Amino acid sequence: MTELKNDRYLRALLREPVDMTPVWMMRQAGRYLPEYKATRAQAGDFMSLCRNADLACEVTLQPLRRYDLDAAILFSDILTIPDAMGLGLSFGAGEGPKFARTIQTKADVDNLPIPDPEGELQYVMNAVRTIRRELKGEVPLIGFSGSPWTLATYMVEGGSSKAFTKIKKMLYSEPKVLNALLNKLADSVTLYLNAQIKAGAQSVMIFDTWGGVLAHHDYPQFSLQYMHKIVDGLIRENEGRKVPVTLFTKGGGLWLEAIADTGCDAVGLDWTVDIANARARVGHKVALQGNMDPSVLYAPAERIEQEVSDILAGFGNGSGHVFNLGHGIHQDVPEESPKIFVDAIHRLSQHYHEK
Ligand code: 1CP
Repeated sequence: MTELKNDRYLRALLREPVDMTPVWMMRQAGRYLPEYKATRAQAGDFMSLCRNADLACEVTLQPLRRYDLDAAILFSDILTIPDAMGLGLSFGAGEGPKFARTIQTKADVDNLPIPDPEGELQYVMNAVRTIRRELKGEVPLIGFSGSPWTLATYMVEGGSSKAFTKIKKMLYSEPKVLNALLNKLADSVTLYLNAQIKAGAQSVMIFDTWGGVLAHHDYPQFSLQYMHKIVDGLIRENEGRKVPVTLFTKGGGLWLEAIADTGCDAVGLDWTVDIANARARVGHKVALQGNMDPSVLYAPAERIEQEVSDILAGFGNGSGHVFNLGHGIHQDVPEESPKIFVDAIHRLSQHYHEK
């Protein structure tokens, strides 16, 4: 395997010294880039793009050609697992995800298979292998999955949701059915992420996009417990290097201590959290990733640079911070804004890392 030319993202996740703060952007490949739209049109629909290793590799690399990013993220989706379980995923034009079949009963859960990562999901592993080869050691590759809770919301609701009434009804009326589903998903995610690591992912991240909709006493039982189980089952070292694990719960600021206690290496923060406060609470245990409001990328250059500067100052001196947006980049941000953002992080962070 080629030696990594830029490992500051991996080093920062392990709180090892770096020369400047690394940065990548959630959803960095996507519709805000005209070249993404062109490749997607070539593929047909979104899932065809995910299933084509060469095109998935191409869109993974597109943002790296424009911006000085310190990591690449696999181009895929969190909904590949429920799709491989047989729920029939589709994306209508301009719409969110939809499942042909949903999970309602204990029998539905019992009938769900645990997908073989080198079987039904082999197209994801092929994309990982292709991207890793084409990256040529420039920057590390991040693999990812959805959290069991977040995947379950789509499987029970049948798609995106605002109020999460179906899954909450299941949580309060049939908690055992939901726990059985979450256990099956935790096993599936563990196998899936370990296969991504074996295929070449150098760090992995779990997106718990909807953990923040849970009541404070339900989050540990219905989301965190299952992410903890996954962390316990992951391969933590490969190719002679540690494979850092990042957990991101959107709206998870209440539970940072509990998230850090799972044994993960890093905790992702959304923009509602003050990073100085987060570091004081959990910075002795984990690295932090985040956390600029993605909407700041609509602002003029000076305002973007001010926000970057404030977040860097909030984290303070030393390693243990991976800069990112607090959630995915919006589709209509000006093309030049990400460059202003990324370059400001590299330029303004250097004096926080002097020996
Ligand atoms: O081209 C298109 O129209 C499809 C849009 C799109 C893209 C670009 C979807 C559909 N998924 C993706 C790629 C994707 N999804 C990536 C890789 C790209 C990158 O980061 O550079 C990743 C990491 C995801 C993860 C994902 N998918 C999450 C977790 C992260 C988050 O944003 O919170 C979630 C919740 C999804 C579900 C999903 N897939 C696609 C959409 C539009 C959605 C969100 C639907 C909803 O709001 O419920």
